[in-house]
Amino acid sequence: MLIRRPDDIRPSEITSRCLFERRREFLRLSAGVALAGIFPSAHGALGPGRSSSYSTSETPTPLKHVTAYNNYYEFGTDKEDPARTAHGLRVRPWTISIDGLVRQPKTLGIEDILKLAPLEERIYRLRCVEGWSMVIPWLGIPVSSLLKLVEPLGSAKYVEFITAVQPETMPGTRTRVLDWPYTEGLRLDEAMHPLSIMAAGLYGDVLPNQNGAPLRLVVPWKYGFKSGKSIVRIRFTDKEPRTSWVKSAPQEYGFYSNVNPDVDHPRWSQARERRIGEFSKRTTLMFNGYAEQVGQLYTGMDLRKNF
Ligand SMILES: Nc1nc2c(c(=O)[nH]1)N[C@H]1C(S)=C(S)[C@@H](COP(=O)(O)O)O[C@H]1N2
Ligand SMILES: [Mo]
Repeated sequence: MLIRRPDDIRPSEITSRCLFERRREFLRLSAGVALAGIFPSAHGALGPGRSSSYSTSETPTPLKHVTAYNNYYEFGTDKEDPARTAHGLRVRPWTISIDGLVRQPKTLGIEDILKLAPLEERIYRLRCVEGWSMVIPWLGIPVSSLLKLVEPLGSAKYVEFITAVQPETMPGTRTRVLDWPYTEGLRLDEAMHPLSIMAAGLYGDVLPNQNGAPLRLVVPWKYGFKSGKSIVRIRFTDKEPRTSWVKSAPQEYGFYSNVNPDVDHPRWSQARERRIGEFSKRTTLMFNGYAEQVGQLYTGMDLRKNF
């Protein structure tokens, strides 16, 4: 058998090697999750386990839908585009800079970020503003574990999440469908809420590129577009950040974008949703079913005006 020099290695092999390395690292990091018995028995040969108290007991959407029906406009605007084109995304080396109104700005490598807190499984509903939903078993760490590191100043009231732009690997960023980079934002207390996570995996494995590898935000009580993929920078500010969707269509999208069946999108109702893989529609729940956990964040706020 021929022994090939490294420069004979085809790019496709490099990609699969990189995935192999990432998967090995990931399994090492998530070993604690398995031992703690957090994996539900539904998807893993790890025996009966306990779900995080933040998880829903609803049946997760099949993996094939979670990874083949995506919104990731950097890779195209059709639902099937990201699964087809996101394999080229470069996810190593990867750093996230955390700066703005903080005492200790930092740039951290993804390997170190994944060690900040034990990876935890969270089975969350995801409701897209377009009227469909899924149930996804994420693996991640609380956003708070990342934000605490930099010692936010008292003047910091909001956090902006800035996502990757790789024109060579992201065909969509060579068009002007959105003003790149895709940015999102949360109020600081929303970002610090225990339901807010940075996901590094799903279905017990590393995050597929089309779902926002290597690290993406997940805020389950807000419309899906608030959960930015492939985060590269987090910035603390004293003013409400202008987010990509608010810039692109301010009459249709607001900063808060909490899931709310009573506030319709100007072009369609938000009262119901189609769970991907199911036939009939179901009722959309206030705060996507997380009202008990997050309702108090909005006491005294007019949720019709602050949509
Ligand atoms: N960078 C980036 N993040 C993004 C998007 C995007 O186009 N670019 N789409 C958002 C939308 S509209 C939704 S519904 C979710 C979809 O996440 P999923 O494909 O993992 O289900 O990602 C969000 N995050
Ligand atoms: Mo969405």
